Amino acid sequence: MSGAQGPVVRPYGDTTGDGMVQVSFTLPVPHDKRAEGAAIQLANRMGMDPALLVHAKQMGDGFTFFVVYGRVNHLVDLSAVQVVERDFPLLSAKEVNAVVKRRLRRKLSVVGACIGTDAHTVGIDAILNVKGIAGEKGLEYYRELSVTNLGAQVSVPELVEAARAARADAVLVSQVVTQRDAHLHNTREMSAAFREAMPAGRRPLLIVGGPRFDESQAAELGVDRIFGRGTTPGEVASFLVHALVTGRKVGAA
Ligand code: B12
Repeated sequence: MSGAQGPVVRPYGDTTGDGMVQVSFTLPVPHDKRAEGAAIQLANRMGMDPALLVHAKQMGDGFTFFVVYGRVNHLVDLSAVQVVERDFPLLSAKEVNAVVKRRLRRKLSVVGACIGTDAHTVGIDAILNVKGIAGEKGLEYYRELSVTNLGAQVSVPELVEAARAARADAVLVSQVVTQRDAHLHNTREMSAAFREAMPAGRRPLLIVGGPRFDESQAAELGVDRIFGRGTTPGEVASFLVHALVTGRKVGAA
Protein backbone atom coordinates (compact mmCIF):
# COMPACT_ATOMS: atom_id res chain seq x y z
CA MET A 1 0.00 0.00 0.00
CA SER A 2 1.20 3.48 -0.67
CA GLY A 3 -0.15 7.01 -0.46
CA ALA A 4 0.22 9.18 -3.55
CA GLN A 5 1.44 12.74 -3.05
CA GLY A 6 -0.78 15.43 -4.44
CA PRO A 7 -3.17 18.28 -3.93
CA VAL A 8 -6.81 18.42 -2.97
CA VAL A 9 -9.16 18.15 -5.97
CA ARG A 10 -12.87 18.42 -6.70
CA PRO A 11 -14.88 16.68 -9.44
CA TYR A 12 -15.05 18.43 -12.82
CA GLY A 13 -18.14 18.84 -15.00
CA ASP A 14 -18.35 22.05 -17.04
CA THR A 15 -15.64 24.14 -15.38
CA THR A 16 -12.63 23.14 -13.29
CA GLY A 17 -13.53 22.42 -9.69
CA ASP A 18 -17.29 22.90 -10.14
CA GLY A 19 -17.94 19.69 -8.17
CA MET A 20 -20.29 18.17 -10.77
CA VAL A 21 -20.79 14.36 -10.69
CA GLN A 22 -23.15 11.91 -12.37
CA VAL A 23 -24.60 8.88 -10.58
CA SER A 24 -26.95 6.11 -11.63
CA PHE A 25 -29.18 3.90 -9.48
CA THR A 26 -32.45 1.97 -9.48
CA LEU A 27 -35.40 2.48 -7.13
CA PRO A 28 -38.08 -0.17 -6.57
CA VAL A 29 -40.93 2.03 -7.83
CA PRO A 30 -42.78 2.33 -11.18
CA HIS A 31 -41.78 5.31 -13.33
CA ASP A 32 -43.92 8.40 -12.63
CA LYS A 33 -43.47 11.95 -11.32
CA ARG A 34 -43.26 10.76 -7.73
CA ALA A 35 -40.48 8.31 -8.65
CA GLU A 36 -38.51 11.16 -10.24
CA GLY A 37 -39.01 13.24 -7.08
CA ALA A 38 -37.81 10.28 -5.02
CA ALA A 39 -34.64 10.07 -7.13
CA ILE A 40 -33.93 13.77 -6.54
CA GLN A 41 -34.57 13.35 -2.81
CA LEU A 42 -32.06 10.49 -2.67
CA ALA A 43 -29.49 12.53 -4.63
CA ASN A 44 -29.96 15.47 -2.25
CA ARG A 45 -29.46 13.18 0.72
CA MET A 46 -26.28 11.86 -0.89
CA GLY A 47 -24.98 15.42 -0.82
CA MET A 48 -25.82 16.45 -4.42
CA ASP A 49 -27.19 19.96 -4.49
CA PRO A 50 -28.48 21.02 -6.94
CA ALA A 51 -29.41 17.62 -8.44
CA LEU A 52 -30.73 17.38 -12.01
CA LEU A 53 -32.53 14.29 -13.29
CA VAL A 54 -31.11 13.54 -16.73
CA HIS A 55 -32.55 10.07 -17.38
CA ALA A 56 -35.32 7.88 -15.97
CA LYS A 57 -36.51 4.60 -17.47
CA GLN A 58 -38.76 1.90 -16.12
CA MET A 59 -36.97 -1.46 -15.92
CA GLY A 60 -39.61 -4.18 -15.84
CA ASP A 61 -42.52 -3.99 -13.41
CA GLY A 62 -42.07 -1.68 -10.47
CA PHE A 63 -38.43 -0.61 -10.94
CA THR A 64 -37.01 2.60 -12.39
CA PHE A 65 -33.42 3.32 -13.42
CA PHE A 66 -32.18 6.90 -12.95
CA VAL A 67 -29.21 9.01 -13.94
CA VAL A 68 -28.75 12.18 -11.89
CA TYR A 69 -26.23 14.98 -12.50
CA GLY A 70 -25.41 17.45 -9.76
CA ARG A 71 -22.93 19.23 -7.53
CA VAL A 72 -21.17 17.82 -4.48
CA ASN A 73 -19.04 19.82 -2.07
CA HIS A 74 -16.75 16.97 -1.08
CA LEU A 75 -13.01 17.29 -1.62
CA VAL A 76 -10.56 14.54 -2.54
CA ASP A 77 -7.24 14.65 -0.69
CA LEU A 78 -4.85 12.90 -3.08
CA SER A 79 -2.20 12.56 -0.37
CA ALA A 80 -4.60 10.36 1.64
CA VAL A 81 -5.44 7.96 -1.22
CA GLN A 82 -4.47 4.37 -0.39
CA VAL A 83 -3.93 1.90 -3.24
CA VAL A 84 -2.05 -1.35 -3.76
CA GLU A 85 0.82 -0.51 -6.10
CA ARG A 86 2.59 -3.12 -8.18
CA ASP A 87 5.67 -3.91 -6.07
CA PHE A 88 7.32 -6.37 -8.43
CA PRO A 89 8.96 -5.94 -11.85
CA LEU A 90 6.88 -6.62 -14.97
CA LEU A 91 8.61 -9.34 -16.99
CA SER A 92 8.11 -10.51 -20.56
CA ALA A 93 7.05 -14.13 -21.22
CA LYS A 94 10.62 -14.83 -22.32
CA GLU A 95 12.04 -13.46 -19.07
CA VAL A 96 9.52 -15.41 -16.97
CA ASN A 97 10.45 -18.65 -18.76
CA ALA A 98 14.17 -17.96 -18.41
CA VAL A 99 13.98 -17.22 -14.66
CA VAL A 100 11.81 -20.26 -13.90
CA LYS A 101 14.05 -22.55 -15.94
CA ARG A 102 17.29 -21.24 -14.43
CA ARG A 103 16.23 -20.83 -10.81
CA LEU A 104 13.42 -23.35 -10.25
CA ARG A 105 14.75 -25.99 -12.66
CA ARG A 106 11.30 -27.46 -13.11
CA LYS A 107 7.99 -26.21 -14.40
CA LEU A 108 6.04 -23.92 -12.11
CA SER A 109 2.65 -25.52 -11.51
CA VAL A 110 -0.49 -23.39 -11.50
CA VAL A 111 -4.05 -24.56 -10.78
CA GLY A 112 -6.97 -22.25 -11.53
CA ALA A 113 -10.75 -22.34 -11.04
CA CYS A 114 -13.97 -20.45 -10.42
CA ILE A 115 -15.20 -21.69 -7.05
CA GLY A 116 -18.59 -21.86 -5.39
CA THR A 117 -21.57 -21.43 -7.68
CA ASP A 118 -19.69 -18.92 -9.83
CA ALA A 119 -19.77 -19.82 -13.54
CA HIS A 120 -18.07 -16.66 -14.85
CA THR A 121 -15.03 -18.27 -16.43
CA VAL A 122 -14.16 -15.51 -18.90
CA GLY A 123 -11.85 -13.77 -16.39
CA ILE A 124 -9.84 -16.80 -15.30
CA ASP A 125 -9.71 -18.03 -18.91
CA ALA A 126 -8.32 -14.64 -19.94
CA ILE A 127 -5.48 -15.15 -17.48
CA LEU A 128 -4.85 -18.86 -18.10
CA ASN A 129 -5.85 -19.79 -21.66
CA VAL A 130 -3.44 -19.32 -24.55
CA LYS A 131 -5.76 -16.78 -26.15
CA GLY A 132 -5.21 -14.42 -23.19
CA ILE A 133 -6.52 -10.86 -23.19
CA ALA A 134 -5.61 -7.36 -24.35
CA GLY A 135 -3.08 -8.64 -26.85
CA GLU A 136 -1.25 -10.76 -24.24
CA LYS A 137 -1.15 -14.53 -24.29
CA GLY A 138 -2.35 -16.39 -21.18
CA LEU A 139 -0.21 -18.48 -18.83
CA GLU A 140 -0.68 -21.68 -20.89
CA TYR A 141 1.53 -20.00 -23.49
CA TYR A 142 4.47 -19.83 -21.06
CA ARG A 143 6.72 -22.83 -21.74
CA GLU A 144 7.91 -23.10 -18.14
CA LEU A 145 4.45 -22.92 -16.55
CA SER A 146 2.26 -25.99 -16.22
CA VAL A 147 -1.39 -24.90 -16.11
CA THR A 148 -4.44 -26.85 -14.90
CA ASN A 149 -7.67 -24.94 -15.50
CA LEU A 150 -10.53 -26.60 -13.63
CA GLY A 151 -13.20 -24.27 -15.04
CA ALA A 152 -16.48 -23.29 -13.38
CA GLN A 153 -18.27 -24.13 -10.13
CA VAL A 154 -15.44 -26.04 -8.53
CA SER A 155 -15.94 -26.94 -4.86
CA VAL A 156 -13.24 -26.06 -2.35
CA PRO A 157 -12.45 -29.74 -1.53
CA GLU A 158 -12.11 -30.48 -5.28
CA LEU A 159 -9.76 -27.52 -5.64
CA VAL A 160 -7.59 -28.59 -2.71
CA GLU A 161 -7.36 -32.12 -4.14
CA ALA A 162 -6.50 -30.87 -7.62
CA ALA A 163 -3.83 -28.57 -6.17
CA ARG A 164 -2.33 -31.47 -4.27
CA ALA A 165 -2.39 -33.74 -7.33
CA ALA A 166 -0.75 -31.11 -9.53
CA ARG A 167 1.76 -30.19 -6.79
CA ALA A 168 0.59 -26.64 -7.33
CA ASP A 169 2.99 -23.82 -6.60
CA ALA A 170 0.09 -21.41 -6.97
CA VAL A 171 -3.69 -21.61 -6.90
CA LEU A 172 -5.58 -18.99 -8.90
CA VAL A 173 -9.23 -18.48 -8.03
CA SER A 174 -11.73 -16.28 -9.81
CA GLN A 175 -14.82 -14.79 -8.18
CA VAL A 176 -17.05 -12.54 -10.23
CA VAL A 177 -20.44 -12.84 -8.55
CA THR A 178 -20.49 -10.67 -5.42
CA GLN A 179 -24.15 -11.02 -4.45
CA ARG A 180 -24.39 -11.30 -0.64
CA ASP A 181 -20.59 -11.06 -0.52
CA ALA A 182 -20.29 -14.56 -1.99
CA HIS A 183 -16.80 -13.73 -3.28
CA LEU A 184 -15.60 -12.89 0.25
CA HIS A 185 -17.19 -15.94 1.90
CA ASN A 186 -15.87 -18.29 -0.79
CA THR A 187 -12.38 -16.83 -0.61
CA ARG A 188 -12.24 -17.17 3.18
CA GLU A 189 -13.51 -20.76 2.94
CA MET A 190 -10.89 -21.55 0.30
CA SER A 191 -7.95 -20.06 2.21
CA ALA A 192 -9.04 -21.77 5.45
CA ALA A 193 -9.29 -25.12 3.65
CA PHE A 194 -5.74 -24.82 2.28
CA ARG A 195 -4.44 -23.87 5.71
CA GLU A 196 -6.12 -26.88 7.23
CA ALA A 197 -5.05 -29.31 4.50
CA MET A 198 -1.42 -28.28 4.14
CA PRO A 199 1.31 -27.16 6.52
CA ALA A 200 2.54 -23.55 6.23
CA GLY A 201 5.69 -24.22 4.16
CA ARG A 202 3.87 -26.53 1.74
CA ARG A 203 0.83 -24.42 1.04
CA PRO A 204 0.62 -23.07 -2.53
CA LEU A 205 0.56 -19.35 -3.12
CA LEU A 206 -3.11 -18.33 -3.00
CA ILE A 207 -4.25 -15.72 -5.51
CA VAL A 208 -7.79 -14.50 -6.11
CA GLY A 209 -9.10 -12.21 -8.80
CA GLY A 210 -12.27 -10.58 -9.99
CA PRO A 211 -13.66 -7.17 -10.87
CA ARG A 212 -15.12 -6.29 -7.50
CA PHE A 213 -12.43 -7.31 -5.06
CA ASP A 214 -10.74 -4.69 -2.93
CA GLU A 215 -7.05 -5.37 -3.60
CA SER A 216 -6.12 -4.24 -0.08
CA GLN A 217 -8.09 -7.10 1.54
CA ALA A 218 -5.58 -9.89 0.83
CA ALA A 219 -4.43 -10.46 4.42
CA GLU A 220 -7.96 -10.23 5.76
CA LEU A 221 -9.13 -12.90 3.31
CA GLY A 222 -6.11 -15.11 3.98
CA VAL A 223 -4.66 -14.95 0.46
CA ASP A 224 -1.32 -13.80 -0.85
CA ARG A 225 -2.56 -11.41 -3.52
CA ILE A 226 -5.73 -10.03 -5.05
CA PHE A 227 -5.94 -8.92 -8.68
CA GLY A 228 -8.78 -6.68 -9.82
CA ARG A 229 -10.37 -5.67 -13.11
CA GLY A 230 -8.11 -5.14 -16.10
CA THR A 231 -5.47 -7.62 -14.88
CA THR A 232 -3.24 -9.01 -17.62
CA PRO A 233 -1.59 -12.46 -17.72
CA GLY A 234 1.84 -10.82 -17.79
CA GLU A 235 1.19 -9.15 -14.43
CA VAL A 236 0.16 -12.48 -12.92
CA ALA A 237 3.14 -14.36 -14.38
CA SER A 238 5.49 -11.64 -13.13
CA PHE A 239 3.97 -11.82 -9.66
CA LEU A 240 4.34 -15.62 -9.61
CA VAL A 241 8.02 -15.32 -10.44
CA HIS A 242 8.53 -12.59 -7.87
CA ALA A 243 6.68 -14.41 -5.09
CA LEU A 244 7.88 -17.95 -5.76
CA VAL A 245 11.25 -17.69 -7.45
CA THR A 246 13.11 -14.40 -7.18
CA GLY A 247 11.66 -12.97 -3.99
CA ARG A 248 10.37 -14.33 -0.75
CA LYS A 249 6.92 -15.91 -0.68
CA VAL A 250 4.67 -13.04 0.33
CA GLY A 251 1.41 -12.53 2.15
CA ALA A 252 -0.62 -14.04 4.93
CA ALA A 253 0.79 -16.79 7.09
C1 B12 B 1 -20.52 -12.96 -19.44
C2 B12 B 1 -21.38 -12.84 -18.20
C3 B12 B 1 -22.12 -13.97 -17.81
C4 B12 B 1 -22.02 -15.30 -18.53
C5 B12 B 1 -20.74 -16.00 -18.05
C6 B12 B 1 -20.14 -16.91 -19.13
C7 B12 B 1 -18.79 -17.39 -18.73
N1 B12 B 1 -18.46 -18.56 -19.20
O1 B12 B 1 -18.02 -16.73 -18.03
C8 B12 B 1 -23.35 -16.01 -18.08
C9 B12 B 1 -24.44 -15.70 -19.09
C10 B12 B 1 -23.25 -17.51 -17.86
C11 B12 B 1 -23.64 -15.24 -16.78
C12 B12 B 1 -24.49 -15.74 -15.81
C13 B12 B 1 -24.81 -15.04 -14.67
N2 B12 B 1 -24.47 -13.77 -14.36
CO1 B12 B 1 -23.18 -12.74 -15.39
N3 B12 B 1 -22.17 -11.51 -16.37
C14 B12 B 1 -21.46 -11.61 -17.45
C15 B12 B 1 -20.88 -10.23 -17.83
C16 B12 B 1 -21.76 -9.66 -18.96
C17 B12 B 1 -19.43 -10.19 -18.30
C18 B12 B 1 -18.42 -10.85 -17.37
C19 B12 B 1 -17.13 -11.02 -18.13
O2 B12 B 1 -16.97 -11.99 -18.83
N4 B12 B 1 -16.20 -10.03 -18.07
C20 B12 B 1 -14.96 -10.04 -18.85
C21 B12 B 1 -13.78 -10.61 -18.02
C22 B12 B 1 -12.53 -10.66 -18.89
O3 B12 B 1 -13.57 -9.68 -16.97
P1 B12 B 1 -13.39 -10.12 -15.45
O4 B12 B 1 -14.24 -11.27 -15.09
O5 B12 B 1 -13.49 -8.89 -14.62
O6 B12 B 1 -11.88 -10.65 -15.39
C23 B12 B 1 -10.75 -9.79 -15.38
C24 B12 B 1 -10.34 -9.32 -13.99
O7 B12 B 1 -11.39 -9.19 -13.06
C25 B12 B 1 -9.32 -10.31 -13.56
N5 B12 B 1 -9.70 -11.59 -13.00
C26 B12 B 1 -10.89 -12.22 -12.94
N6 B12 B 1 -10.76 -13.41 -12.33
C27 B12 B 1 -9.47 -13.55 -12.00
C28 B12 B 1 -8.80 -14.56 -11.32
C29 B12 B 1 -7.44 -14.43 -11.08
C30 B12 B 1 -6.72 -15.52 -10.37
C31 B12 B 1 -6.74 -13.28 -11.52
C32 B12 B 1 -5.31 -13.15 -11.27
C33 B12 B 1 -7.42 -12.25 -12.18
C34 B12 B 1 -8.76 -12.41 -12.42
O8 B12 B 1 -8.62 -10.58 -14.77
C35 B12 B 1 -9.57 -10.64 -15.84
C36 B12 B 1 -8.91 -10.10 -17.08
O9 B12 B 1 -8.57 -8.75 -16.94
C37 B12 B 1 -21.05 -9.44 -16.49
C38 B12 B 1 -21.33 -7.95 -16.62
C39 B12 B 1 -20.10 -7.18 -16.98
N7 B12 B 1 -20.22 -6.35 -17.99
O10 B12 B 1 -19.05 -7.35 -16.36
C40 B12 B 1 -22.23 -10.16 -15.84
C41 B12 B 1 -22.31 -10.22 -14.32
C42 B12 B 1 -20.95 -10.58 -13.75
N8 B12 B 1 -23.24 -11.35 -14.12
C43 B12 B 1 -24.05 -11.17 -13.12
C44 B12 B 1 -25.06 -12.06 -12.70
C45 B12 B 1 -25.98 -11.58 -11.60
C46 B12 B 1 -25.20 -13.31 -13.28
C47 B12 B 1 -26.23 -14.36 -12.91
C48 B12 B 1 -26.45 -14.57 -11.40
C49 B12 B 1 -27.54 -13.98 -13.63
C50 B12 B 1 -28.73 -14.88 -13.28
N9 B12 B 1 -29.64 -14.32 -12.52
O11 B12 B 1 -28.77 -16.00 -13.69
C51 B12 B 1 -25.67 -15.63 -13.59
C52 B12 B 1 -24.78 -16.43 -12.62
C53 B12 B 1 -24.29 -17.68 -13.19
C54 B12 B 1 -23.34 -18.33 -12.23
N10 B12 B 1 -23.73 -19.48 -11.69
O12 B12 B 1 -22.28 -17.80 -11.96
C55 B12 B 1 -23.79 -9.84 -12.42
C56 B12 B 1 -23.07 -10.01 -11.08
C57 B12 B 1 -23.60 -9.03 -10.08
C58 B12 B 1 -22.98 -9.22 -8.72
N11 B12 B 1 -23.06 -8.20 -7.90
O13 B12 B 1 -22.46 -10.21 -8.38
C59 B12 B 1 -23.02 -9.06 -13.54
C60 B12 B 1 -22.03 -8.00 -13.00
C61 B12 B 1 -24.09 -8.38 -14.42
C62 B12 B 1 -24.88 -7.33 -13.67
N12 B12 B 1 -24.54 -6.07 -13.81
O14 B12 B 1 -25.82 -7.63 -12.99
N13 B12 B 1 -22.99 -14.05 -16.76
